[in-house]
Amino acid sequence: MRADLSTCIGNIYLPSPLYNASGVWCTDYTQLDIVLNNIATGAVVTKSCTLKPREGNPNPRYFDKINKLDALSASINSMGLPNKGIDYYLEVAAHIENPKHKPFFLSVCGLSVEENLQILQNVVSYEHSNRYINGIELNLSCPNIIGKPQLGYDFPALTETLRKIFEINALDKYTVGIKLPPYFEEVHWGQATDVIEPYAKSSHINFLTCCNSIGNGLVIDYENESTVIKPKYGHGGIGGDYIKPIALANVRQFYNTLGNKLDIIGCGGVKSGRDAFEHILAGASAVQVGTSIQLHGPDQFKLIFMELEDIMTKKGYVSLNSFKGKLKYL
Ligand code: RRO
Repeated sequence: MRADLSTCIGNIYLPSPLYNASGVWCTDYTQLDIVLNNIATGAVVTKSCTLKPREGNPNPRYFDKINKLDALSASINSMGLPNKGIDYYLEVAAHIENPKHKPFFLSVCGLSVEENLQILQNVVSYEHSNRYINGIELNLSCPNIIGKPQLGYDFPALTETLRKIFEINALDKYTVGIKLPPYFEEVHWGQATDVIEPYAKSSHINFLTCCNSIGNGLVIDYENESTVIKPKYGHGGIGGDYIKPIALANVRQFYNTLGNKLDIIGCGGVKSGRDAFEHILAGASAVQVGTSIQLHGPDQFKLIFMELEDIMTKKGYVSLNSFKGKLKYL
């Protein structure tokens, strides 16, 4: 019997647990269409959007293949939120070809609380938008905006932002989640959980995406003795192989504390079926793929899907739920 790889995020059904990480293959209609209609994906999420279109930071602002000698696949970016603005993504969601009726997630990243509120107002007042937009991922963890620290690291500001956002009653019609930054300390996981838990209990927050890139890394071009990206003196968000253990730890921590109230989406270092398997074993209900898709293109989804299916068959798992969260401790 073939393993069943379908899953759910909140009440939303996904035929596959795999889709893109926000930022990768999701800035315009063509890219979103390619990911949504890829045979191996279960959903698509847009590039994080602002109220108005943005050009983003100066180039070069993305670099991968960081360490060819170590065969590590990794990336650094300081894109600076280039996107086409909320109204564009609302139009795409309403008109995109979606014969398999896969869920469409909108990623939102206003540069202030007020901007987030305005974007969400545009979403809820766009005619029938809850028919085309199934989920909203609130990106509270962008590391690359000069002068704007990551909200997910500022717990009082996070508390205040969530309070204001969930005063928008019409958000109840959407499956809403938060994209968190990576945390590295027990005390920070505890503080983040305390802020999020009331909204998980009241079903306002239905998923957590763990996690965004590791902010403000520095990659050096040894030959040229220079930085590899231009913005912020070469500092940027790190993705790919380097982030996998950190992402797994964040998936696991939030699965342990909040996993009975919401779904966890794993994001970080997934380039193979085995990586996806590990994220699900740690507690993820679905898995986003970033650097690997940027490096190899969307055909990589099928490879990861087939490897995951193969692993499940070999291990005798018939569904994702048969091993989700069942990590053993020594
Ligand atoms: O656009 C970006 O620079 C960016 C964003 Br919004 C984000 O959330 N994470 C990231 O690594 N880059």
